[in-house]
Order: sequence, then C-alpha cells, then structure tokens
Amino acid sequence: MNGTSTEDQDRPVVAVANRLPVHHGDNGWELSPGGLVTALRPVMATHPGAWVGWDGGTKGLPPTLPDSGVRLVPIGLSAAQVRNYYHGFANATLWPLLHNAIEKPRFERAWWYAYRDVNAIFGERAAAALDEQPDAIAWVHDYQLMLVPQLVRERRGGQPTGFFLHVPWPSPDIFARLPWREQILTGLLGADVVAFHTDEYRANFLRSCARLLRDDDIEVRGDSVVLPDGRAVTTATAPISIDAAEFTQHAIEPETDNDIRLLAEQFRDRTLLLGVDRLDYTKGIIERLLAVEMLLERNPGLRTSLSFLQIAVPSRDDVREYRQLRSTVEQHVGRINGLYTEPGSDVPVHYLYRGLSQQQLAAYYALADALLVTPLIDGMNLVCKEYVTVQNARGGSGVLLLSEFTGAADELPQAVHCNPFDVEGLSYRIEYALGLTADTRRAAIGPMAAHVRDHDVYRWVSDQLAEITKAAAAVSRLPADRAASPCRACGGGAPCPGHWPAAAGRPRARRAPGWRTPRR
Ligand code: ADQ
Repeated sequence: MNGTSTEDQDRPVVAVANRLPVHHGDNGWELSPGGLVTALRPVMATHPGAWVGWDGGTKGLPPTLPDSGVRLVPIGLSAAQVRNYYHGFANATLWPLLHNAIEKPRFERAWWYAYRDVNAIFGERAAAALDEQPDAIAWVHDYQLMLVPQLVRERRGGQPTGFFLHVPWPSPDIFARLPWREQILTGLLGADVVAFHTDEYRANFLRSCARLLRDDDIEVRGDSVVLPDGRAVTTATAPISIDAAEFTQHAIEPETDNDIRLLAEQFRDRTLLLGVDRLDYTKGIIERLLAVEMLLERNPGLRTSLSFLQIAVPSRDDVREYRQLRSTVEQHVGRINGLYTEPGSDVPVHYLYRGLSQQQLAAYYALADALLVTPLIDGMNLVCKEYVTVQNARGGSGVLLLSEFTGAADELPQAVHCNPFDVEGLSYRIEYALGLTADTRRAAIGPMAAHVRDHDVYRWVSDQLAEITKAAAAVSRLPADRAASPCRACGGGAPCPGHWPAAAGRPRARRAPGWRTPRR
C-alpha cells in the first residue's frame, strides 16, 4: 500500500489532540464520546504509543488508556489558557471561521497569544514523547493544534509528521479574514502530510497557501506545497469513517434488542424521525425543527402518527453562542409541542440533552424510520455512517436524509440529499423520504453500508500512516541541508515559522511552468 512496508504500518503512533480521550464516568475512567475519539480509538489499539492532550482539568488520570497500553501524556492548562485558547481562539475564532463563518468569528489578540502559547506547550510535550519513541509517527489532529507540526519539526527535524483536519477548510476569501493566517498556514506546513476529508477542503487549503504565502517563496505544485528549502508538503484527501464492525456488533447484541423493545413500546404506532448531534450551530438543528414544524402544520394527521426525537450531546456551554443555541432549541421544542400535541396524545417532539453509549445509540438507530442529518456545514459527519451500518445489520428499511453540505454527502450518493438552508424544501424532502417504499429504501441502505464497511476507520488509519511514512521518506532523501529546513531569516539552525512570512530579500523561487498566482 502506497509503497510502504508492513513494518512501517506497525510503527507506534504519538497522537496529539486537544483533549485526552478519557473522562471519569459511573464505572471509573471511561473513553469519552465524540467524533475524534471515535475515530482515533482503533488507531491506538493497533499502533500503541502515546496520546498527548489536555487533561480537561481532571486529576488522577490513569497512566494508560483504559484496556490498552497507550500512554497518556496529560497537559494541564490554567483557567486563563482554557478561556483564551480553547473557548476563545479555538471555539469562537477558528471553529466558526473554518465552518464558512456561519457564525461570525471573533478576533481577539489575547486569544491568539494564548493559542500560540498553548500550542508551544503541546509541541514541547509531543517532542518529549517522541524523544522516548524515536521510531514513532507523530499524528497531530485538528484545528486547536495547527501550529504544532512546525513546532515538532523545529525540535525534531526529520520527524515523520502528519496533520489531519477534522473540520472543513473554507474558501481562501473566508480564511483570509484571519489576522494570523500566515502563521497558521506556516504551522501546518511543518507536517509531511496535511490531510482533509474532501477534495474541496484540500483545494481550498492549496488555494489559501497560493494566495496568502505567495510573497514567501512558497509554491503550490499540483497537490503539494513546496517550501523555500525545497521540502514538499503533501496534501491528501482522506474521508474519515467509523469502526463499522463494532457498530454492526452493537446492532445485534441482546442488550440492544432489549432497548429496541422498550423504545418500540414508547413510540408504538408512530413513525420515528431521529436527529443525533453534538449541540452545535453547524449541525442545522434549528432548521430541522422548523422543517418538522412545517410538516406537522401541513399534515394534521402526522401530529399523532409521527415523532421526532432529537438527541443532543452537551457541547461547549462555556461559549456564548452554544448557550444561546441550547435555549433556542428548547424554545422551539416547547413551541412545536405546545402547538401540535393533540389532547390525550404523546408530544410530537422528544428531546434528550445528554450523551449515550454507542450501544444505546445503536438501538435508536435501529428503530428510527428516518435519520435527519441536516448540518449547514460539517467536515464529515459520522452519525450517518453509524445509522446506515446499524440499519443494514438489522435488515432495516430506514431512510437517510443527508445535507449536501456534509463531507459524507460525497461518499453516500444514495441518501436523500437536502439543502437545510431551504427549510420549507427540507420539510418536503422529509415527506418525500417517508413516502419511499421499503424496497427502495433498502436498495439505498445496502450500498451505503457496504461503502462504509469497505472504507472503515481502520483503512483510513492505515492509509494515512502509509501516506505520512512515504512523504517523510521522500523528505529524508533530500540533501541534508535542505531536509533540515534552516531558517534563512535567522541565518541557519532550526527552521523558524515566525520568519517565513516576515522574511524579506530572499531570492524568489522559480514558479512551476503553468502555475499562476491567483488574484487576491
Ligand atoms: P463532531 O462534530 O463531533 O466531529 P460527528 O462526526 O457527527 O461530529 O461525530 C459525532 C460522534 O459523537 C459520533 O460518533 C456520534 O455517535 C457521537 N455522538 C453524537 N451524539 C451523541 C450522543 N448524544 N451521545 C453519545 N454519542 C454521541 C468532528 C467534525 C465532524 C467529523 C468528526 C470526525 O465536526 O465533521 O466527522 O470530527 O472527523
């Protein structure tokens, strides 16, 4: 695979991600829910190494991940760092910016300084963990840590390093709004491979580099970014996936049968529509509720024969926009039920504000006649992959309504695609989906589940690690003075991302034939 040996595939991995994947639950230390954890858990099982991340303020963390030999490297942050780096720059600046500025990003210099400082701590701890496992691959994750690849390169020249972005990369016009845009790009270009869920995000990133680093001798050649020292950073499209075998197992275990029986009793004689999301303004939960409201308004008969259940996992309630979202969702649920509950009948909208186990989710997925995945923008969306897997495992005939603004829409063309910005249109799409015959729905679920099974998270991991190893090997074949990336502005020594954008008077790199600088 990609010219890499099995030995390369077995190298340990030092994962660097904002949060350590554990929390203290009812049964002691447990793995936390969430997209990134869901994705990385299998990596750590097959490539034991270390996981570097914020301890979330919890004390007494175990030294290793529950049920595995993966070493946990906890990073403690002060209250001010959490406020400014995490709630501020990560979640109120970068998150909205990278999601097409769907909420207005806030730009605060103090937040940026905190982001830089905290990334420096992560870079330092990651490098120390790598010093202990010199044959490991460094794999840095997500928008909270975009300066870390270059920081690791400064400390450990030649270190094979990958970066994966779990969220979208917007068009250069939007990314260019960020006052610290060059520093972010330069930080990422410390990696050997920078990977995205879709071709579109990757192309947006390349266009951002071409537009914003054009005065810095940085050239975009095909899918690579060539730095002034000749090192090429590979970009990759790698749609993330789920552990399909595990969800198939959850779908058929006796506990799930039991849960399904109880739920079937609760929703007896009702068609069940389901939404499962982190409570986030990108997920289109409000638009979904409004579409359900229109559906009930148009079809009085559905008020006693249809239930919509929204399961929302609490998220980022330290950020103003998230607190507002929660209260808006709850207002809509109350209003719709106030308007459309028939006397003596159950409410049409049910709302759970909590996390559930994968097995519990599987029961809901199995019972739901339709899953409504309606993000306004979503890097990938794993929930839809979980749903088709469970439905298929149980021979179900559920239907998937999927926003065309998710990364998953590229991979699941058999879903009923929808535009959540068109709320009325969305309500008609739901009606259309519910009107499909069971045979038509099964004919769609089958190929989608097969695609997810054949492109599961294990394949994603092994492809990514192979890509990183291959790209790093190509860099190591460069002449030593070029592979080390000495900073010309500082006059040699370690590479220095701070100086790329600022450096002046360096010789211009020759542009590749046919390469044109995009207009600003
Ligand atoms: P998220 O925005 O967190 O992830 P998503 O891909 O939907 O979104 O993953 C959510 C995960 O959390 C799923 O595995 C789901 O089962 C779980 N989950 C959701 N609601 C839950 C609940 N109430 N209880 C328990 N578990 C729940 C980010 C990006 C996504 C990208 C992932 C992975 O925003 O676009 O798909 O990373 O890269």
